[in-house]
Amino acid sequence: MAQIQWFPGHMAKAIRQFEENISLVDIVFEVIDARIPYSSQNPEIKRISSAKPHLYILTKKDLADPNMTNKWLEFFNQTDNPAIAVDAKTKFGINNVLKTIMPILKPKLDHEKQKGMKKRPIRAISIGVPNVGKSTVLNRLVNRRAAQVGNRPGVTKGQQWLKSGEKFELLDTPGILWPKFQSQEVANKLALTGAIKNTAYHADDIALYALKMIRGLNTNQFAKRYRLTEDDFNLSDVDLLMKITKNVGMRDDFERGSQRIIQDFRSAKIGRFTLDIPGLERNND
Ligand SMILES: Nc1nc2c(ncn2[C@@H]2O[C@H](COP(=O)(O)OP(=O)(O)OP(=O)(O)O)[C@@H](O)[C@H]2O)c(=O)[nH]1
Ligand SMILES: [Mg+2]
Repeated sequence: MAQIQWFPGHMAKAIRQFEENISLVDIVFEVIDARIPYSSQNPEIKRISSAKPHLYILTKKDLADPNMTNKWLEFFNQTDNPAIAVDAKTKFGINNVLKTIMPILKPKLDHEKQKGMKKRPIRAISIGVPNVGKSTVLNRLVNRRAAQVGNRPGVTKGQQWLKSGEKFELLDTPGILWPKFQSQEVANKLALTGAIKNTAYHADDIALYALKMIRGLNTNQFAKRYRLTEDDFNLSDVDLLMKITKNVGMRDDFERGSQRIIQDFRSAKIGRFTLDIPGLERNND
């Protein structure tokens, strides 16, 4: 399997800008993917922002395994930094952002009030890997389509402040990966969930990785979609990929078969999966 790497110049620039602007905000919204809450945490972001209050926002809750999302929330909420899960597409959970951050920021805001300073909006920066939903979350918070969003990595090209009346001043940022992935397992998960542009990996590598990870889970939905028999589950991953390609009418075009599996994973058509397990992931590094 070829090594996956994607760290273009604009990401290095985005990290520098993040370092410059971190002092301007009250809180960091670290936006992570509910399907890979460990693998979508960028160690560079942690290094730069560890001194600031943090809210973890797990997006794409609607695509993740609901039991695992609860476990992840419990896991994060035992740490100093709270976490919430949202479906940013339908807005579900967005109200919890303000509810969760107010107690954290209140001492600071009260202190400013006592010193006679004028009431001001809360300033936050949203940061995370590409395509995770940073801009969508901020659009929800300001209640309008202020930032461009799109279903591919690299939509937001530069930093942009979004304002909503008196309540928020929010800094949207481009998605950032890291110069070297801590493991190819992490890179595979980022590729499968759509954080890495598709020219940086081979679709069949990622489809085979998906099959390895999910074939034993939620077998009903998976088997039904690909018209698989019980016996098919004894096939190797490669033979299973061939079988699925054939069953979806693509004959022996494994490239297209692979793309179909990746798309079906991303839209949860073969089930809702969470690929990271709380507490275990660091053992994979
Ligand atoms: N199903 C689902 N899709 C979501 C959710 N949040 C965002 N999306 C979709 O994910 C895609 C990426 O959203 P963006 O907000 O552009 O992501 P971003 O992190 O700003 O991406 P970059 O600017 O490219 O780094 C869009 O197609 C959104 O509609 C969610 O909670 N659930
Ligand atoms: Mg964006």
